[in-house]
Amino acid sequence: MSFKTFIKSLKSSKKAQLAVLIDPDKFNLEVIRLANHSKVACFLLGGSVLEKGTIDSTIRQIKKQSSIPIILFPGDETQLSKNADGLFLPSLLSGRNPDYLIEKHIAMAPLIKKMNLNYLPMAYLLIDGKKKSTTQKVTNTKPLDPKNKTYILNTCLAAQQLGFQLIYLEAGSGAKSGVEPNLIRAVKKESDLPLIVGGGLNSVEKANKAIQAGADLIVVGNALEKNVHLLTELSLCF
Ligand code: 1GP
Repeated sequence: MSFKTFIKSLKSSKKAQLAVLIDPDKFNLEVIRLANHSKVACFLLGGSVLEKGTIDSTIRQIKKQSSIPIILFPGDETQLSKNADGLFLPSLLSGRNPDYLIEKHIAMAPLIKKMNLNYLPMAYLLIDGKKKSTTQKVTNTKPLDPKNKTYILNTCLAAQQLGFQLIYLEAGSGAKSGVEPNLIRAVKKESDLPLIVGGGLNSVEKANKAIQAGADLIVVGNALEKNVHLLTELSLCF
């Protein structure tokens, strides 16, 4: 499936979909093989910082095994590749670090143009998941307090008015507490944009709660690095 077809389905489908987050530093081919037989809509590829894995070689290895779309979810301009199917271009609207609001985008802009990448601008909101996340450390920003619902809803509204085309509510990889269903429900009610939810979704029960609350795409990473077979169980939610 192409990036454009996938986005069309994300915007029009009433059914939630599943994205598997692949961190090139922790790449495991078994996840890709299992994904082919599970209900995985796309792979999200990226990490806050990469130490040994590279985006290009990971894409090559995935493409040998699977035709599931690979969408870049880059931490910075070093994580782009023309061989990906598309790009979720994140702006960290929860934070107040200009690097992640505009400076990284300026560095990425000419590369995205040169690579002729299909992209969608994505409002990326880090919500406190009760554990200091890598995103928080690397971006040197504070997550939003989930109790501050009005502020979060207004951030989502502003994102829509500014032309962002996706919203990602992120509790942080390995979060102790994922984004609360109540908050997911409220954001879904306030905004028309496709809603992505991730961070700490490490069980069928948590994934189901996020789906029931209105997530259009749920992202699972960490839990599959620990137990690939969770993917088979998660597939039953879709
Ligand atoms: C992180 O939301 C994703 O960007 C996935 O989080 O690794 O906790 O599944 P987990």
